[in-house]
Amino acid sequence: MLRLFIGIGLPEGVRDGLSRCASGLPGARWVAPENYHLTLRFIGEVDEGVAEDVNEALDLVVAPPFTLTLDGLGSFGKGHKARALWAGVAPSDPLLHLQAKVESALVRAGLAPEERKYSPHVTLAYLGGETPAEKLGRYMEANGLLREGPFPVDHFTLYESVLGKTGPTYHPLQDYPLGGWQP
Ligand code: 3AM
Repeated sequence: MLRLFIGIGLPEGVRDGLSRCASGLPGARWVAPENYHLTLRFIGEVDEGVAEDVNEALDLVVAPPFTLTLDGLGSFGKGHKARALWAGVAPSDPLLHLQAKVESALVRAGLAPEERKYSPHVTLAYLGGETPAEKLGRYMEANGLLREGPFPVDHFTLYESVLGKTGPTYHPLQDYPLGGWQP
């Protein structure tokens, strides 16, 4: 079985910029900079036959390249209930267009449609409940002006997520170019 997701990798300069925010928050499990990514769609565990169907469907996705800007910080859950800290993505119609194309390609490949609304973000840290709300508030204030980019997005990627003792690592399996149909 393969645990898969589809995402957009970030240029080294952007990863470096984000990693400068990755300290000063007690209880945070920081994502390693090489693992920073913007998820387009989580797939989960599938067998190799389904993975090949997914690959073939993604090969047929046609969407234009675009630029993205990361802007500000947010969290899933608030205060002491915060579970993930993330960098936000400045509103981008081309990103939503690509995400919709990827979603319909996966449904064509036989996967169940995603029920949850797409919420673009780059996870910076997971919080296990030990971070005091006041420290999180201060961290957000100190780092809330985070801005990276604009940077070009000319492909998206199928990743394998390998669960390990120190957290998941993400391995690119296949890149799919943006910018028109290529034989
Ligand atoms: O983009 P981020 O880092 O927020 O949390 C996982 C990570 O999200 C998420 O998929 C991305 C790559 O692993 N993920 C993990 N398990 C998930 C699940 N069961 C999930 N998303 C939805 N459902």
